[in-house]
Amino acid sequence: KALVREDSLWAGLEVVESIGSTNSELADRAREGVAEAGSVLVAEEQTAGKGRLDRVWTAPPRSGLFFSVLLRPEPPVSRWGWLPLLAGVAVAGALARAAGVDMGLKWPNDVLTVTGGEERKVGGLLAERVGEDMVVLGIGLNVTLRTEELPVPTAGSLALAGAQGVDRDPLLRAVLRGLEDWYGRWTASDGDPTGSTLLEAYAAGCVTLGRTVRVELPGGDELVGEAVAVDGDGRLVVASEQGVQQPVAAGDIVHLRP
Ligand code: BT5
Repeated sequence: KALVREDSLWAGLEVVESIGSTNSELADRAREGVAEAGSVLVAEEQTAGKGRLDRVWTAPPRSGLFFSVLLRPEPPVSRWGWLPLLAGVAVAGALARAAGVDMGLKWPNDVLTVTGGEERKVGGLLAERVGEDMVVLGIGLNVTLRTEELPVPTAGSLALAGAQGVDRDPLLRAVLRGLEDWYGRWTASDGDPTGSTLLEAYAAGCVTLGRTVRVELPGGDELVGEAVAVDGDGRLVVASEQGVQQPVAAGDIVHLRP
């Protein structure tokens, strides 16, 4: 059985044994004109997996899913901040169904397992613009990682959250189906999630909203306040104690209080 339906958004799916970064490779191919929108590149191992900024994504070979999809989004660029968020909705939904584990989304790009009130990062999303009109969306998920294999103390895996015998292959299909579904809805609303099921699904799964947070901004500045909303462009709206609302487009969040 084909891994991807013929009528699906995903034009082609390639699995490679080992690669530096699926995001970098797919972006290179897109720039060279040898990859089209809908391409999916999966690696059994990444030797130079990337996070945001100059951070790394590390995981033992075959311990999870490491893949990227190439998209040519139709909605205006200003809305593209929603891409990692909608990917999070798709991933969390697929993982919750496949593994029976409670999932949470930490704005902007972390997928967490929530077990006994403890949150651990099991997935990371990385959206990178390629040229004028394309985006490579990378997804890394920890599936079978054991405690002694965790790259950082805050990491977790589906197995550690209690999921038994989760196969990566059906998981990948489920994530791709979910991604196609939510990407379709987002496209249909021209990228405006306001009032759509996407915004509702994101708000329902997001563990950042409603919390007091410290935002570490890319320039080094910090902001403390309550995370009150995510806006139409995917920005986290943080309200200060004085009630001033500030939309944040990029940054790292530390959850301070429930
Ligand atoms: C991310 O960045 O979380 C985005 C990760 C995206 C990875 C995928 S894998 C397929 C595709 N190809 C790539 O090269 N990348 C994408 P960020 O929010 O910056 O978080 C990075 C931080 O997460 C690191 O600094 C570590 O603290 C932590 N980390 C690294 N590896 C991890 C892992 N396996 N599990 C949990 N946390 C990890």
